[in-house]
Amino acid sequence: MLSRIDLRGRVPSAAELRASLPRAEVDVDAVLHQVRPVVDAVRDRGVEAVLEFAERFDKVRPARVRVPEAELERALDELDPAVREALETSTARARLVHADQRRTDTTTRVAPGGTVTERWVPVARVGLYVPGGLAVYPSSVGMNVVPAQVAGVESLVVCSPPQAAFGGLPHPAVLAACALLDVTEVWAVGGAQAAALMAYGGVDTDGAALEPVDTVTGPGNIYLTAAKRLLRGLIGIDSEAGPTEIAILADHTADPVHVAADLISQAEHDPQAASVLVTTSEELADAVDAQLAAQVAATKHTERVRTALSGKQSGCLLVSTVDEGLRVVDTYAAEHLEIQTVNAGEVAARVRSAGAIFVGPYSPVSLGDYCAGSNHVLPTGGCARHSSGLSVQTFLRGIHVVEYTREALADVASQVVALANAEDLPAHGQAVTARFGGGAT
Ligand code: HSO
Ligand code: ZN
Repeated sequence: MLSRIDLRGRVPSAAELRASLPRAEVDVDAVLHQVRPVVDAVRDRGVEAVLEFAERFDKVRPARVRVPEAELERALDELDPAVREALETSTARARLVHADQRRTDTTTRVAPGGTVTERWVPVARVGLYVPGGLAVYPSSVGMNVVPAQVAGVESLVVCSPPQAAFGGLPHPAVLAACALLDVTEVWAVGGAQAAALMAYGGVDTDGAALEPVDTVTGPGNIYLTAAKRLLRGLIGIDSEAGPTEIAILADHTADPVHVAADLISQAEHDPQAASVLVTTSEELADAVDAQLAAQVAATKHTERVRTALSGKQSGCLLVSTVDEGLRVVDTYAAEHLEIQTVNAGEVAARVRSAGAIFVGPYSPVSLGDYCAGSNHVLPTGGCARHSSGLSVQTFLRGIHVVEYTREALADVASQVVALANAEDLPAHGQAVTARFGGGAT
């Protein structure tokens, strides 16, 4: 079922390797021209435009866009107790991990009397997006909210698309998850409109205001991603999220039943999801294919999974050694990377690029999706080469605070002047010498 690329005995250059790896082509630029008018309309006409787009894209026109707090409480009351308990576990574990990501301010004494302090300050207000679409993602609420709360963000708003099936409210499981996390401000708005409304702010039909946010995070469809790209600068964003990806680096010791199950688990998200197996063992590749045939037929979302697994973004790469496999997975830089080899911990320690790494036979990606404590908002499309997943850091800014005494400034004055003159910016030097009765230098 997975198309096969045999890299054994071949040592492609980094560029060749990158070009030969299976990967979805997501052309965000191609939809920018569709998204720009949506963003502009929300900027110019606010909620009125949001409601028009809701009718057009979500096939429902909510009476108002802000979700009444009573609806959040009601959704929580009606939530299946087993799901509530699972969300509580998910949140509690995420809080533990994210609490350890807090940063402490540091003061460096650069010279006698001269210090630079790095102060970590949370973003004042953030907007968190929870997608609708093929699946419902109450688990994503915590993945966005927990790091923001732990960072100390004071004000946050969650946006999620209005659903015709729920009278124009977001999915009740999403509302319940918000209530569980003490989020009180939720707006029923999806896609590009949501990003624009959060960036520009707006006033609801009943006069309630959505104040503009400083940062928008959370995955969504290509239109939301395009809107984030357009609005970046006015707002901060997390990395752009594309279809989900799983890569598995496995040797002959991996269990094909587990490998196939894990490949299917992420393919279930989206027909464009990517499932990639990198293995030293042709026997394992054959056994995984056989397992896929059986398990795909039996899984709930067979068509979606089949499309994802047979798409050009998915495949099986045969390599001669685990070292070669490491080179392949580093080049691929998967959103999720499982290591199912002997000495999996040691192999994992040598990985340089992945959104998150899942080590050994008992750490499947779906554990990380829900209850590992790790964050599941991760860089896709190779962005793990330069970016990290959502974390407390996403919501913090480091501010350098510079404080020098008269003597400390005097000590370094001639160097400042030398550099200022070298750059033909003498007023810079003057700003220093003026403090010591000096003229222009
Ligand atoms: N695997 C998805 C996250 C998710 N899975 C949410 C289930 N629910 C992207 O990391
Ligand atoms: Zn998932």
